[in-house]
Amino acid sequence: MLDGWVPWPEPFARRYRDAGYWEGRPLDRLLRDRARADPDRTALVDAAGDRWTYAELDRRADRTAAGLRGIGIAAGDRVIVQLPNTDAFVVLFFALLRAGAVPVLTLPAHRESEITHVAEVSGAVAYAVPDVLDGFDHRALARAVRAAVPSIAHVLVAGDAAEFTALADLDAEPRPLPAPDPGDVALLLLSGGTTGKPKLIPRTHDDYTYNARASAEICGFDQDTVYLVVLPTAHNFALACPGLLGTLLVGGTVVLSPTPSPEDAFALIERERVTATAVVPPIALLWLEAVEWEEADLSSLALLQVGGSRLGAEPAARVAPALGCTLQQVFGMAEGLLNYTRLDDTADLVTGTQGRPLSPDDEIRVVDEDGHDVPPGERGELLTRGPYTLRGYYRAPGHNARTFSDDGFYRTGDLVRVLPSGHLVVEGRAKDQINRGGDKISAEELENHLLAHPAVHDAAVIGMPDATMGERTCAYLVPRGQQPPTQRELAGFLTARGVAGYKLPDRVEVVEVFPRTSVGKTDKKELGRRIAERLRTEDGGVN
Ligand code: OOB
Repeated sequence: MLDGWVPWPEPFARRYRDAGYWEGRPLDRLLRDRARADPDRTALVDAAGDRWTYAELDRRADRTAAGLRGIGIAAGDRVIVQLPNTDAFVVLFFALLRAGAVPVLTLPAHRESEITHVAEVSGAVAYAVPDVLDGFDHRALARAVRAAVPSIAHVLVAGDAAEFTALADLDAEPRPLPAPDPGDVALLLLSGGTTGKPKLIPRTHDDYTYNARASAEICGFDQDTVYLVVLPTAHNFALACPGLLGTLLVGGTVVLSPTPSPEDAFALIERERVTATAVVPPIALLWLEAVEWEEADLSSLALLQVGGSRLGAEPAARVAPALGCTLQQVFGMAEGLLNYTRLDDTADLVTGTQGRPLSPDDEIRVVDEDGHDVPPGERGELLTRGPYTLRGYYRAPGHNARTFSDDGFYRTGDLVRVLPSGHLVVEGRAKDQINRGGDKISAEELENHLLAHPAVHDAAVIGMPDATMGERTCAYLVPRGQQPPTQRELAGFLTARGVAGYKLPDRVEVVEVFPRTSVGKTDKKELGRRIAERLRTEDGGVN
């Protein structure tokens, strides 16, 4: 067993096994089983139109697993994966599982600050990157990460490997490898984060297979499903809700889009007759506009899942008529709990709620600030535990003590209301995080970076309302000295510190002092009111 994670207490584990949620199968088996049942069906198609059958994908995963073992990657080793939506991701993901190694999934947008931290916490032995992506050389990033974290013995590169190991060269005759314990950790996901540094989320073979299987079931996925991966494959939503894994599990076809742009995605929907996909609200809004001018035939699309941040009721109502498909709202989290509107829900529930829990054994509590349950229908913080929700972050005992109740409920930091139907409405947030169109930014993490700037005395990062993104990031600063830094200068400073681009402040406000709460803390609510007011006057009172 991997150390440093928190398993479910045995009575819960037994219950989840007895109920049939946990089947006792390693996660990679979903590919193996389909390859045996239907070897010649198309499993994967990339943007260039290259195609792999289930048998071919299965074989490549086996050969790569043998190659990984050949360079010394052993069972239980952690391997950071930072690959875009390409076949290399899919092959490496299954190959790592088969080698008994634990993929640590990061986003292509992450940079030195995030990756170094993840490498340190996970004790990763290898790091897989593309050569160059969107003009950024990931091999240079890998050099920096390796210099900082000596545990990384291998850099694996998709494409031109320079001095490193090419993923394509990890190719050896398959050999029998011991199956992992299905109760053990299969992969580590990255949390959106509310603290100074991102946290790692352990997901087991049993829990993640259930996550994908039960999701595929309620979304009606089957062999005829053609699922388009639009969001980064490394994100839980696109990976397993039902996503790539749920589609492969039922024998459907996965199509990989390099970007979420209407140009790329619509062309692939038309070419591959895509039936389902998942996006965040800003992309849904963009697509709703793009159908007006893009010529592509989207008639095959039957289901559009939208989640990651709150989708307004007005755009929600436009999805079905404009795109000619069913909308499904998804309120989920890498930590586990998934809420879906159901395909047969009324239009009011689909446009006005964020769905209801996936599993009959998802336990939901809604509590006030003192931790007491609120009366039914009232708003409070959502707490949850269940068969696919973590019991603790990886190697984070101090943080876990604060984030989980004594009886194992995860404090989501989301403010919700539960309707009599069991559907949840997300009404806000109790956590210090900005949700920038689905991208999560920890205020504390960004504040720490800003405080490292010599001309910054104090920093407070808040979300400001934005019509497209839901929120954008505003950094309030108290300067040190006469020359407060400009937004541009700060962007350069943060980028040089290796901070991911989506975390750069969209706006910088310089003040002499911060408003304080009665106990003397920075009053972020007041700062939020100020920026909202300022945005209203700048808009000429239109909003
Ligand atoms: C998904 O996962 P994460 O880990 O990037 O972020 C989770 C957080 C939630 O705690 C909540 O604050 C927010 O994102 N969120 C939503 C939402 N879906 C997620 N807030 C309002 N409305 C929604 N529909 O974002 C994620 C994981 C799996 C499936 C879908 C989304």
